[in-house]
Amino acid sequence: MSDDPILSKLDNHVAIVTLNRPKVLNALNIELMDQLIQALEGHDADPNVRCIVIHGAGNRAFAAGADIGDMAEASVVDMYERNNLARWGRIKSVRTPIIAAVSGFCLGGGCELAMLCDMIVASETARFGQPEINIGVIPGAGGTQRMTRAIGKARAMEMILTGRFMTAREAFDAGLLTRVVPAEVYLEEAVHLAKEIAERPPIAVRIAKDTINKAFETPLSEGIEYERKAFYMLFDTEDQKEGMKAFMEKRKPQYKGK
Ligand code: DAK
Repeated sequence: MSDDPILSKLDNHVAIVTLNRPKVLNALNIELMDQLIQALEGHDADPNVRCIVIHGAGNRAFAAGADIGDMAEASVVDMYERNNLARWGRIKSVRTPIIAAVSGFCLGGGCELAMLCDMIVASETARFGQPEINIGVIPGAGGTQRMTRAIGKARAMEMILTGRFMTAREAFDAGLLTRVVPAEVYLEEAVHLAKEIAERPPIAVRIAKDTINKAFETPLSEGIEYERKAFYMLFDTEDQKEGMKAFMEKRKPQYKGK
């Protein structure tokens, strides 16, 4: 297998991206993050790609966090100059839906990356946590915010203040995950879900993702207004005409992403 920290392949309309540093549980160093962004932006610009799946090589981890070796001796200025948050912002800007397929450890920056994705399909072996408190810091890529929104204040407080890991079942019950599946099929299930999404009209899918994400940024009335405009806009796509015509004609629609 290649030594590149990011591997990428296409399965029809689905791009499968692998975090590939299994010896260090896919810890997210700068090189990996830069290649990840490059891969995601490349897939986002490719009209053939309709959904992306990210998983970790080796099955022991999705990612055990940012690379601690990169940060251990860093100063405030070093951290500021690295401008890592801008990297995370670029992942958030990807319009194609992204599914995190998680097996094993999903910790710190790894958990933040999974939460930045649009859905999480987890193996029964997965463990989720924000253990930064145990190394003298707190989550720095959205963990305190996204985990709190996903599982609520009471549970987020416990997770982040103690650094405890949650099992996949616990994370599912708390609302962090889309699905929990047996370890042997977690990637297959994530790709299957991605293929289901890839069969839907691509522009409507991207606009639905964008509109759902608005729910985290706006008051309800503004979000509903945003949704209504997005809904109207879709009436200018060929896929809307095709979808409704196919329904009337009782046949399967053929979507073109136009
Ligand atoms: N960084 C570097 N190496 C790591 C690592 C990490 N996060 N996690 C594991 N490794 C390495 C280990 O050092 C070990 O390497 P060798 O000793 O074999 O060379 C190898 O992976 C296997 O790990 P272990 O031997 O420790 O395996 P165990 O099964 O015993 O333990 C573990 C697994 C996951 C419980 C343990 O490795 C662990 O506690 N890892 C650290 C987890 C952690 O603290 N993660 C949070 C890191 S801080 C930001 C963006 C992001 C972040 C911050 C800011 N900005 C945008 C500003 C994120 C910060 C973090 O994620």
